[in-house]
Amino acid sequence: MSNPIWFDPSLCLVNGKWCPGTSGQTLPLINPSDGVELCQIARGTAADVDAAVTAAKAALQGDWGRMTALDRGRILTRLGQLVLDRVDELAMLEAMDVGKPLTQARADAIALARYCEFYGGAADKIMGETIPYLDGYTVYTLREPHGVTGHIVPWNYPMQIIGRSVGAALAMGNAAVLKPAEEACLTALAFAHLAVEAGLPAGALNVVPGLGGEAGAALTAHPGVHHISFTGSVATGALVQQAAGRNVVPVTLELGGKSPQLVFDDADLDAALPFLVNAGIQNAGQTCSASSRILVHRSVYEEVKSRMAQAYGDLTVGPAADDQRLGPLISERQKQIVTGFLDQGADLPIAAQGHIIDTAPQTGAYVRPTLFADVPADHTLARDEIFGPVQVLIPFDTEEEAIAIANSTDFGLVASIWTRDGGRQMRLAKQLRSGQVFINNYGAGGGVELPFGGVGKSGHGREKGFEALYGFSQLKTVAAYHG
Ligand code: TXE
Repeated sequence: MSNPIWFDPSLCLVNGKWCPGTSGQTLPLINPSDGVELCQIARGTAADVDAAVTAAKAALQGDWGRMTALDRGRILTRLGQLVLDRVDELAMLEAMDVGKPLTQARADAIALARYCEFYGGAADKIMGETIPYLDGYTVYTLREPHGVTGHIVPWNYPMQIIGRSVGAALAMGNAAVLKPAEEACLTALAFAHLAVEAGLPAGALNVVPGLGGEAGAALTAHPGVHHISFTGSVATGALVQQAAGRNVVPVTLELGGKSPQLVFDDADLDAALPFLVNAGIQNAGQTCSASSRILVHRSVYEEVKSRMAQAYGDLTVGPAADDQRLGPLISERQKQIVTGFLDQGADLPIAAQGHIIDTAPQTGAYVRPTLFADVPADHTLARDEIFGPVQVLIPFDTEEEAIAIANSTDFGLVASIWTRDGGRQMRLAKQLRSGQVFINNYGAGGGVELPFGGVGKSGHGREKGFEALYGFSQLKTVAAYHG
């Protein structure tokens, strides 16, 4: 196969130009399917971030800042089409870089295109309002961009997270500086190439790859940045918020979760089953909204356990290009984290495990998907985000107990309720402490249109849908006295 990396991956995009990092240093990008180096990427530094912020500021004062919302939307729509035209190439890059099975990587590329289309169409539909006020006044509000926005993106869904965050920021007329994860940069760079091709003016989007503690920390601390959106771990999210706080800059934090599915005795188990399993193992469990806790009414617990166990028995894990149900984890480091959690569950019953295919290279970051049964609600495996293909089954007896267990972690990103009882659906939708609640489904297909974000340690602020456009803008009140 010819090399699918069709651009120089060792460069940064600053002010519309592809350039090496000022330090001249690079970092290896590893293919997690076999542990082999794919290429070198730039090790951006504070100096590169500073140049990117300066370029973004200049773009706001130049063509980009003067562009109408309609024209911004047209560029994003064009970008969406370019993404669609290259879906297979983008999927291959993501598969190599993240270890994502090709089918899932392809779905992510299509989602990226959809974000561009959605925000392209929405760009000229964000409006202020007029406010009835005192006699002699006319009062109205303007929705304006923050200015320079910083975007720190993790490695698990680079395309989707870039789409929802950079797409919304550009639609509102901000100028963006993107710091992709050091483990997965290729689709961020490919996206930036396509953005240039779509006609995005110089400086409207800048990309500086590099280490979190260097380029990432420099971006969050930069006084020229007016808004930061971050997706990643709780610990790093707290650092980002502290850094932003020193400059009194708003942040959107999406920090993952421990999302439950609640299965009641009247649930349609045939409908529920694929969601119960898939929501836990998709992207090898490295999903912020992964459903890692399955709470089941005791009267159907054994049935759910045995049916999930059967499904787990069919799960296969292999290299991304083989397109099994699961690929490897992102890195050997992530494998150590997940294996550590599995060790902490050594005393718990394992209901079932999936299988790593024989041809998977020993040097890849593979783990067997594992379903634990009868897990106490206060066990580490039932409370902490594992970020691997590990689910726990927890029995409950009453609705009140189910709610108490569901709400008992520090997180609150997504929850789902499986029941035919309409009253229970409505009660739980209100009582579950969660940014999204799904009734008789999980994730609703990941809708670009659906506001998304957490409560508690899952973070704050909302991305996706129109809500993201409000987050990437600020409101100005204009009060005119005319007598
Ligand atoms: O995350 P980090 P890591 C969780 C998941 C996983 C754990 C560790 O539980 O096991 O985090 O993953 C950048 N200033 N999630 O270490 O450190 C970094 O370069 C500014 C959940 O990869 O949060 C990368 O671009 N930026 C999550 C991004 O932050 C910094 C997705 C994420 O890295 C920085 C990923 C700093 N000081 C991990 N340090 C989700 N919510 O989906 C690092 N970064």
